[in-house]
Amino acid sequence: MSIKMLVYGSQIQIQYFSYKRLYPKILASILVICGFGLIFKKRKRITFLYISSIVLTSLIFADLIYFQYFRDIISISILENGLLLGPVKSSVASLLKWQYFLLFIDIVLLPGIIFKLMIEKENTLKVRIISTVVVLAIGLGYSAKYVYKLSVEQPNLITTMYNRIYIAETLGNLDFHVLDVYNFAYRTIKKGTPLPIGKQNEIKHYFGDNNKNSEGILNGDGNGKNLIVIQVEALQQFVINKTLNGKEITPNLNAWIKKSAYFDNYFYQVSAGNTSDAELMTNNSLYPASQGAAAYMYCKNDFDSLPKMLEKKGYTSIALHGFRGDFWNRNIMNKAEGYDKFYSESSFKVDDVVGLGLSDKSFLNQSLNIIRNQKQPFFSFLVTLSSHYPFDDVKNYGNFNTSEYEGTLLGNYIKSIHYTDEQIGMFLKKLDDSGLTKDSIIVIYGDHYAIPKNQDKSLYKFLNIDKGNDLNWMELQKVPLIIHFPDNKNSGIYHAYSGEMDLYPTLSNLYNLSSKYMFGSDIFNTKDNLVVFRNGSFTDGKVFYLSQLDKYYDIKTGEAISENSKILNEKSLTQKELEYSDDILNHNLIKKFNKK
Ligand code: GP9
Ligand code: MN
Repeated sequence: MSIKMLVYGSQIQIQYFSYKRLYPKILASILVICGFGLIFKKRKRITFLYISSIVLTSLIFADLIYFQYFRDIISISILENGLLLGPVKSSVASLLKWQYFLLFIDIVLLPGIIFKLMIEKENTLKVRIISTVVVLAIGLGYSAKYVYKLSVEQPNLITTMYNRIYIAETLGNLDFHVLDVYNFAYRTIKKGTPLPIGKQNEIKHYFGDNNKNSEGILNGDGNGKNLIVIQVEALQQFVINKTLNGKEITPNLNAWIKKSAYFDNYFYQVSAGNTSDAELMTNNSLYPASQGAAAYMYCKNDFDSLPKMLEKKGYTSIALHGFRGDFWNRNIMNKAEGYDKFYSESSFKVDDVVGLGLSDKSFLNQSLNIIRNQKQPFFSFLVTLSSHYPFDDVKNYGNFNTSEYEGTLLGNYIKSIHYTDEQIGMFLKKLDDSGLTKDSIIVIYGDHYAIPKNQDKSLYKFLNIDKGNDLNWMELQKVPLIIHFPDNKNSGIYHAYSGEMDLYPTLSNLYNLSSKYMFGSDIFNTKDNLVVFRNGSFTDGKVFYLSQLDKYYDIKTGEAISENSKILNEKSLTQKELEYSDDILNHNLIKKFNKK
């Protein structure tokens, strides 16, 4: 069995495959199966092991075939959503290779050998129990150790399963399936307890009573205009209008900002779902899941998303991203959100690679051709890729000199974002030349941070912040939001405290959409906006509450302050919104609201 699992590992990861790395993990999981077997008496034990062999072999067989087509591993969410994906174009038969049938050779030959094994003498119950406990302890102990190690190296990977193939190639496919079943059970239990009708009504009314999105300025200003949204990978705000050795890091965005409405207090609010959470919030104004990635857990829900609301106004919507379509479950989630088409890596010609995959240069160029041919009015949602952590494809980012930061994570990030800025600049220029700018609202924002907390010192140094503290750090968790209107209308810098939850309500006002169930606010029109983070922290622009310290800070003075009734109200509103949003996702309430 371990040889078969190794064969599978070598098939899904050809470039970096290492027997040494994978073998101990596979051995540990096989030991667990053997451990269970040892409790049985001879005949039953052999039957148990033989059946396990058949089951596991079939699983490997299925996983191998599935990988041929989807470059992914079979998971419960995939099985659940099988119908959403539509018919698989090429038939399973064409994916079969004769070599795969070699996997079953031992299954055919084993019965003969098993027969011989029957001569072995019977173990006493005591021996069976001891050997089971010992072998199980070793197998489970090592398996747990490897899972733990992976969860430290890649936080959130285990609960969100955002990169399934990576888990399978690091831990083996058996461990992957066990983790998948565990996560599925967890989700099912969570969703299983029904929400009382009274509570459902309370939540529904919250949106009515709380009508933060009343009509105001710019209402309907986008009517009939196309909408182009670019979500930029790891575009953090501190690079905007910042120079290094007298050179601007993002000259193109800086120039574009002058012609646009630029929000300089816009926070990312992502949680474990990272990039996919940014997509979720932008399209739905719902909070990320309390645990795991909403894009996996709630992809079967009904959404009153941006594409769906625009559709009512005659828009067609497409999503574009130059990476594997299964990543962050986009194949399925984009469909659930009502995109008419999702162009993933396989829709592009991968003719230029930077970082994780298709370069922003090529992606934006090819996307422009697609967008140009889209029937108007349209909505195009683009997600870039090249400036992805760990920003180490330095040779392909060009030669932006970061002097003392050369070779550091920060220096490499600056190079990568300088590269992406250049590509966006090119894209905007071509868009302008095509005449689309005057018929479109163009939104650009960053999905989440670039510089992780363990690199805080180098960021503080770069920004001349001495002895940075937790408040400084939170205030740095901003991403730029740039909204460009035809003829450079409404340009200027807007300081309203806001975040990713607020984009949809803002667009909803601009396009006069009938979206009702949004937690964010239209930032052109709200005065006292509350920015709520998934961990319970929040800010109203004057006070910052940091939940991890349970402390309030005055943003202007940086001093810790004590609770007052206003802050306490905000704190309970924060908890209420997070709870309501969880309820909506866990109980698919939007479907229910729309029915009534
Ligand atoms: C890849 C991408 C990266 O498709 O969007 O996601 P991230 O690792 O930034 O969450
Ligand atoms: Mn990202």
